[in-house]
Amino acid sequence: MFEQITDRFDTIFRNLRGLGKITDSNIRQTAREIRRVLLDADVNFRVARDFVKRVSERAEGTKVIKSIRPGEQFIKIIHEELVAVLGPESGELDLGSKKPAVILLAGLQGSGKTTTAAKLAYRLTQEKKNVILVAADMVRPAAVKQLEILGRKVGVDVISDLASTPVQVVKVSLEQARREGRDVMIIDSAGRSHVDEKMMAEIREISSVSNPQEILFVVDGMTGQDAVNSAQAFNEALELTGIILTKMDGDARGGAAVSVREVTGKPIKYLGVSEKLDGLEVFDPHRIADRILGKGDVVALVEKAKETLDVEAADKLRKKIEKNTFDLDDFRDQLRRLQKMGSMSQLLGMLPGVPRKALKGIQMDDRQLLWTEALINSMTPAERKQPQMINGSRRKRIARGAGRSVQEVNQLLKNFAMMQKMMKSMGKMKLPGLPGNMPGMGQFLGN
Ligand SMILES: Nc1nc2c(ncn2[C@@H]2O[C@H](COP(=O)(O)OP(=O)(O)OP(=O)(O)O)[C@@H](O)[C@H]2O)c(=O)[nH]1
Ligand SMILES: [Mg+2]
Repeated sequence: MFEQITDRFDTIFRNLRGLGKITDSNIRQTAREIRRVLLDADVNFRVARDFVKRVSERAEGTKVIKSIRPGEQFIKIIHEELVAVLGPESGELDLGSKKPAVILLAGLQGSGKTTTAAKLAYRLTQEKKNVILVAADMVRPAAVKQLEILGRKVGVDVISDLASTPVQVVKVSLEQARREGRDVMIIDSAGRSHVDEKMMAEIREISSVSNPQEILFVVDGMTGQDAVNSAQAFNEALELTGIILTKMDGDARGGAAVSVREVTGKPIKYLGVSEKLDGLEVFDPHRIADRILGKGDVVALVEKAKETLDVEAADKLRKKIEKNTFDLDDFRDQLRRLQKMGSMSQLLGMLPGVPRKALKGIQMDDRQLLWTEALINSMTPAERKQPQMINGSRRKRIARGAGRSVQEVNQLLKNFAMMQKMMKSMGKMKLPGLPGNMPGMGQFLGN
């Protein structure tokens, strides 16, 4: 899902990340690229246009903010706007207080209504709801059979009556559901086209006799632009309460997901992600935005860094690096800062350019941070200022004090010396911005 769109956003972000400054020209260029990606992913052109406009305006407004890396600020804006387009609310049904709560599923032929009805029923029974399914699709006898089979699979009763009409079956079912004290009644309707007036009148009548708590439009996410158009038409004919995008496990390009809410004003509630009956995901705009924008979650990293990075401290640090007076005390400060930012493995996962795959085999031991700090704590202030004075017997004492091995002390000092050397050369370069987390830290800890 969303692979194509994700890959292309990745390229855009790679370019943005390097930006030292946001200018009109790079805003324009990025805007153009985003627009192209969205249109290629089959996002509705109006939605794409408005999206790009909002992102550009906000990027424009950040031209003056200097506190964090501008490229990342830009990425953060894109992320937030995407969440806004997709959301803001996350899925889940509103079952109200009436019993039974009626859920009516409607949509085009073959969009996945019957499958989704069973998936919903399954989901609700997991939540200990007493559910009943209604087959209101008499157009094809096989459709009733299909629902019956699925109902049996998920252990939910199905009401059907091939000799009756859909409206009649729904009426009778509602009475039965009431009598039986069911919590939820899910109506599976026949597929219909929004231009078929007779069929549209029928679904309106089904709706008016059953007074549904939720009227959900089930639409095939793979159809992109068409999904958006039909959702709009159904939304005008019926009072939809939400949308379910199915077949998102296929090569859905994401256009429907990005546009459908903006165009209809109705929330996406679920995504169908497999043919199996547990293949229904609650729609969460944040998660989907993350997935679309993909890769290392730069945004979260920026947020976390911003929370913990106190500007003054960072400035002091920069001066130290420039003057080459960075000692083990400063190093300990940085360690503490890292700990505040969260676990090492989590942080690594958020770094751009670190492929998830590469992280899979690695067991980052977050305790390493604590051990390293313990070692530094075990040193005297003089030792921290001048590590070169730490001889063999001091090493033993430090190790003992921290409850770690002498080898670890050795390793720490060796790495620190290396880091100092590296900083010396960095200091000569005159660092422009604020150092977020210390460069070379990974190397320090990862042994
Ligand atoms: N991969 C995948 N297939 C799905 C999903 N949802 C439904 N399908 C498949 O899509 C086909 C049509 O699904 P149905 O549930 O029969 O669709 P329908 O809307 O009830 O169709 P009609 O009643 O004929 O209008 C079936 O082969 C389903 O297995 C999904 O989320 N992912
Ligand atoms: Mg069906």
